[in-house]
Amino acid sequence: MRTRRLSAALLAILLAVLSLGGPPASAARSRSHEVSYDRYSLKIDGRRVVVQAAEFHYFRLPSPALWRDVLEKFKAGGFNAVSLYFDWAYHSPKPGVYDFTGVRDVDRLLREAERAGLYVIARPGPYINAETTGGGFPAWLKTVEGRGRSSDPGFTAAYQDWLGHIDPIIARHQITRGGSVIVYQAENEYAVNTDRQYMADIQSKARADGIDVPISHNQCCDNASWTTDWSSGLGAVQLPGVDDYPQSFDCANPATTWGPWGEGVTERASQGSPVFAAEYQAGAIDTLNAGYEGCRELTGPGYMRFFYKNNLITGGATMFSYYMGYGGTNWGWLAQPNDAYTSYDYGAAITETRQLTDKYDEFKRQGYFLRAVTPIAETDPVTSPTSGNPAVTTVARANPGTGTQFVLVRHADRAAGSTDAATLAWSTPDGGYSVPVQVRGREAKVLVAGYDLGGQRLVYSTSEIMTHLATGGRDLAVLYGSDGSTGRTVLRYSSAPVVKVLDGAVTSAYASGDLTLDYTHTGLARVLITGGGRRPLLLLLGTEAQAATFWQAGSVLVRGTSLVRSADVRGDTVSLRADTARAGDVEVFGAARRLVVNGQKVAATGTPSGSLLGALPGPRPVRLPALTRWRTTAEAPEALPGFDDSTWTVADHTTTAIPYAPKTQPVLFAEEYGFDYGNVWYRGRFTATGAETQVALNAITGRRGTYLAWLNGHYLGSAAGGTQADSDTRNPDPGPGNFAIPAGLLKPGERAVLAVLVQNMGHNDDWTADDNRSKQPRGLFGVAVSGSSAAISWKIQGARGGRDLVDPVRGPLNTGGLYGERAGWHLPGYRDGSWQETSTPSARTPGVRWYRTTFGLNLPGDQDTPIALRFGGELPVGARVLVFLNGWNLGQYSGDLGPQRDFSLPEGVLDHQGDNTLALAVTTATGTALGPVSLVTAGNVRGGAR
Ligand code: IPT
Repeated sequence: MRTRRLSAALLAILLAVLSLGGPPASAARSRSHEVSYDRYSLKIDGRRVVVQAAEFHYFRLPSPALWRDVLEKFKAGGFNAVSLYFDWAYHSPKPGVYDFTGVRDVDRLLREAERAGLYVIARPGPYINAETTGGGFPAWLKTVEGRGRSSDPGFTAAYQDWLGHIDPIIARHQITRGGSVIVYQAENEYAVNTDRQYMADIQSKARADGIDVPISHNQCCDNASWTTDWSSGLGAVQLPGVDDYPQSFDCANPATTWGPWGEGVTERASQGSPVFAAEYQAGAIDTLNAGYEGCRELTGPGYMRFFYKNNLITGGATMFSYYMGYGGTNWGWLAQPNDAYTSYDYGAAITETRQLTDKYDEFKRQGYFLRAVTPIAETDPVTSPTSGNPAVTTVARANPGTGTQFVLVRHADRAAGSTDAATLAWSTPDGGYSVPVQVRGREAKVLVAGYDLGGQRLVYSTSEIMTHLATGGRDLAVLYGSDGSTGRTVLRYSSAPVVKVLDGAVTSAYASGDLTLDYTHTGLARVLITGGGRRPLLLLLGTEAQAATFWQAGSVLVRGTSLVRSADVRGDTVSLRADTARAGDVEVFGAARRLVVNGQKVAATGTPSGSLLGALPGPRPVRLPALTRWRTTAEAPEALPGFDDSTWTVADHTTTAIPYAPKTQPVLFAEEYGFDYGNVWYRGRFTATGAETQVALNAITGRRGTYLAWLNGHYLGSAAGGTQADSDTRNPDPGPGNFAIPAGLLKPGERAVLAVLVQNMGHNDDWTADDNRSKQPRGLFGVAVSGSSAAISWKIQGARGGRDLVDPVRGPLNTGGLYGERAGWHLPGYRDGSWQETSTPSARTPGVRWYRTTFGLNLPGDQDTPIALRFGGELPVGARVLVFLNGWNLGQYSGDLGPQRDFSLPEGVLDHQGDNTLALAVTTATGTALGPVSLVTAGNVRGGAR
């Protein structure tokens, strides 16, 4: 008895694996599994898996409770894996100091991935790029000798310490130990350098730290040469992959851009590992400040259909990782200054505020197909059907075991916009057929022939298969085509079956074993086929849009809700966790007769389709408070000559390990004194002669940064900071600013105090793997006072405590060295009662001014209602507003940093059922009006990841 029950449990796990196509739920955690691979695909316990992964950056969503939402949305969208970068800088404020708690709890992250039923591709760098500050390198690394991304001893010691901390966490979540990590990536796009020893060292370290899953690498950006680089020789990895961003990043011209970087991942000749699209474009960086909707369009469903299906059929890829699945937020000082502003929405399938888009629908159609039609995991190129029309081309692959064919049908000219018809002479496993097809514009279809679809035999279909499943003693299949296109599906029977068209217009004919169904894709047609020597089949034939309304969770197919997170079948009851954006029908196809949604019983009746139909309520509307009561005060006392800087750090170094020569002495680089992120103040004292005429400054801020200068409390002005240093480090004049000294300001023999506030927009990446960009310092680079030869004695102050964090919960990237930040003005507990009252934030004088307000929320606990902060005004160039919610720096608003006006306030940081404190730190060189500041909803559904 006991053994029987046990094996039933094991069977249930096995079924879960088979139907979900991901790792089993965490209940089965004790079971360890084996990962292997061959030239066709990855295998888990010997079973082939097509890896369909989406990239997620936990460090861009500082609310661990929401990780579950994103991961469940990945899973529901047809992904069976998540790709995770781990950001060294995010965890390490100081050499030897690492934090993996709170928003940095990657153990929790890996548990959540496993719980959601997602495999994990773990990518701990040490270098990650990702438009994150330093490309993942902590700023303190600039002061470590030895070239980054090389086997130099100094760098090696530093990164091995990082791996020594992160690897063991990843290791204990490997599938080989009952977790869900299946692949470990060494480094990131390490193709621009040739230090093979470094690649080898990373892997030895990973192995020593307990990593036993296959190690991969993502070769950068050229689909022609990727075969050779990391597949053999010292440093070679087991699973070489290639990155490709075929649409590039011109989000300002999405309508006219079509594949400037080529056609995607192409198959390699005889390689012992699967073809792996290790980072395939699924969005874009908004380098041109066009706005992320442009990026979403650039990489929209049309692009996805064409390029992704090409990778599958032309390239033969069976491992995909899409960058990004969800982009998130560059909160705090997380952004890398050259390519990113606060929002890292990326134009991804799921928006920054976690909303699903039409890109998500396309991922779902493709992902469900990859999961359901398992012969796709093992295919070889085969002769493709000839097309009667040269404008229409075909490419084909077949599974050598089952013979199942996959035929890509597309325009021969990938840019063609016309609609063309062709007749394919298709030699299918079940005989030769003349098959009429049509291609509209940039459409690309994967048609299937010779397939055992559950208990049915699909001869071929000109509709695409979204999914099929066996439930309640019958097969269900969802097929689709573009709206208005014709479709034909041929099924084989031993005798004439009974065809009942339940919905829509479908004609059928039976002859010599073939049942031929003809129809036009419009709305959703339903055809019930019984008899003919097979179990019943319910065919659901829809448009692309109709197909996207279906959700599959385990053995249950659902339509009508905005999302289905999970389905649990017990006896005759199916329990869904689902989101609804509006009131409407819910239809459940499965073996159940009773329906429960989000814990509530739902009255449901049976339909002629054999489904259950019920009605669900939508969310209640929510009201948000107006932000009209603010308190304000000016700061920047540091600018005044009498300010007490006795606790500040003396800046008197004459040499530095940072490989940049300052223009003047002493070295004033911020990192040299342990101030790595955010604004930094300098105060320099000298004895005046009265003959001084000008202060000439140089500061490096990173792109779009500025700095402001005062002399004896008199505002001198501001200038744009330096950005990209020349690669030879001889950049002669980074961020020059010449400021005239008004006559009479300085008195002979008296002390003068020069105060400079320098922004730090984040640290450059090391994309070129040569230190030239990445070790470029921040802060003052040179100071000269004309008419004076007096020595200047300097003090520097950045974030309070520097690398010894005073606020380890919010971490190293949250605050810099503004007076208010050092004094805790951003924190909820600060008493601002003595500040002046105002109704609208507006800063009228140069310098720094703060605003604070509080607001209460009481949003429904059974709804998911993302909130954003919206700025209505126009800021002048250079003005910056740091947005602090409950002490967390959730972004920078400015007129020139990016087009962003709405700032995501993620629930968790935002208390949806309590009091919240908002603080704005405004730095301006000219005076500015922020305009109306308001709270807006960025979505509203009943449900949520609870
Ligand atoms: C690729 C990087 O690997 C990734 O980290 C990210 O920076 C991405 O680019 C752009 O968002 S590099 C590729 C564009 C050459």
